[in-house]
Amino acid sequence: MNFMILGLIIVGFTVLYLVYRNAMQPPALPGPMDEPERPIRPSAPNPLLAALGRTRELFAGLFDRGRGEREALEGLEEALLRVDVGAKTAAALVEEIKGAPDLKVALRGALKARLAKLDSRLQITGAKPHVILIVGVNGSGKTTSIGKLAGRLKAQGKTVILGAGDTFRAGAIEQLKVWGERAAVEVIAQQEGSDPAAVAHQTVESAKARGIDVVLCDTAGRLQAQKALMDELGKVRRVIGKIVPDAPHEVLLVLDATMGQNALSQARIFKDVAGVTGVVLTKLDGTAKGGVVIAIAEEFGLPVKLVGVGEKIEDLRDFDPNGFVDALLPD
Ligand SMILES: Nc1nc2c(ncn2[C@@H]2O[C@H](COP(=O)(O)OP(=O)(O)OP(=O)(O)O)[C@@H](O)[C@H]2O)c(=O)[nH]1
Ligand SMILES: [Mg+2]
Repeated sequence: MNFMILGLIIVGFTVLYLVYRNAMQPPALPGPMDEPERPIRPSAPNPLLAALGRTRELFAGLFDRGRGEREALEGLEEALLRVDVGAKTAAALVEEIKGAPDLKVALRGALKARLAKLDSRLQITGAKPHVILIVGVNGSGKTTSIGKLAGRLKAQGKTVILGAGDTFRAGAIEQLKVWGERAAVEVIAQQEGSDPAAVAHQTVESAKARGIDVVLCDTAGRLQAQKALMDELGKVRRVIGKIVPDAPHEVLLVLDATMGQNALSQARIFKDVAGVTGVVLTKLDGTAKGGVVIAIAEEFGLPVKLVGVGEKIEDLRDFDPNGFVDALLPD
C-alpha cells in the first residue's frame, strides 16, 4: 500500500516537473521545414533600364545562339556604331571579345572595365559653399538639369542657391526662377544683359555669408561666339575662385544624348577652356545613342556623372557604370 502511495507521489511529481519544464522552455526555433515562406524581395529595379530601351533594342537578337562568331561580331560592331560608341572604340571592343566563350558576358566586361577607370560619383565636398558651374551649348538641358539637381540636393537635406548666370538669352532668368520655385530653393538674379561674372560673384558671396551648402550656377550656351563664351566662362571661374578657394569644385558639361557623336565636338570645345570635371547626359530617354557615354569616357576621359531621363524634376539619375552596362546588355 505504502509502495503504491509512494509510486503515485513519484509519478505525480514527475508529471508536475515535466509540465513545469515545458512551460519554462523557450519556444523552439523553427527548423528549416517550419520556416514560413518568405517572399523573395525583388532587388530595386535598375533606374537606367527604361531610359536605355531604345539603345538596348539595337542589340536585340545579336547574341542568339546559332550565329557564327564572325557574323555575330559583325552585327555587334554595327550595333555599337549605331548607338554612337564611336568607330575606333567599336572596332577595339570587337577585337577584344573575339574568341570569348560568351560574347555578351565578354562585351559587358569590356564596357565595364572602360567605365570603371573614371570616377562617376557626384561628390559634394565639405567646402561651404560647394560650387558647381553648369556649362554647355543652347538647349542641351542646363537649366532643367540645375532645377532637377537642386530638387535632389534639397531632398537630401542640403541648402542650395541657384545663380542665374545666363543673362544673355531672353527668358533664361525667368526659366531658372520657375525651377527655383519648383525645387523650393532661392535664385540670385540680376537684370538681363548684366555681367554673368557679377551674378556668379553675388551668388557665391551670398551663399558663403549664409553658410549655404551648394551653389549651382547657370551659364549661357551660345556657341556661335565661341571665343567670347570661353572668355566669359574663364572670368566666371576666376571670380568664383577668389571667394571660395578651389571653387568651382565641379564644372558639369551638359550634353544632349540625342546629338550622339556631335556631342563629342562640344565636349572637345568645352573640356579644356571650362575645366570640365564631369558630364550630365540629358535626354537619354527616347534616344538610341546611349553608347555616347562610352565615347565620352574613351575620347575625353570624362565621366558621365548624372543622366537626364525626362523633363520632370525627378527625372535625374546618378550614373552607375555597372548599372548602365547591365541595362544595355541584360541577361
Ligand atoms: N526628354 C528630355 N527632355 C529634356 C531633358 N533635359 C532637358 N530637356 C528638355 O530640353 C529642353 C531644353 O532644356 P533647357 O534646360 O532649357 O536647356 P539649356 O541648356 O538651359 O538651354 P539654353 O538656356 O537655351 O542654353 C527643354 O524643353 C527641356 O525640357 C531630359 O533629360 N529628357
Ligand atoms: Mg538655360
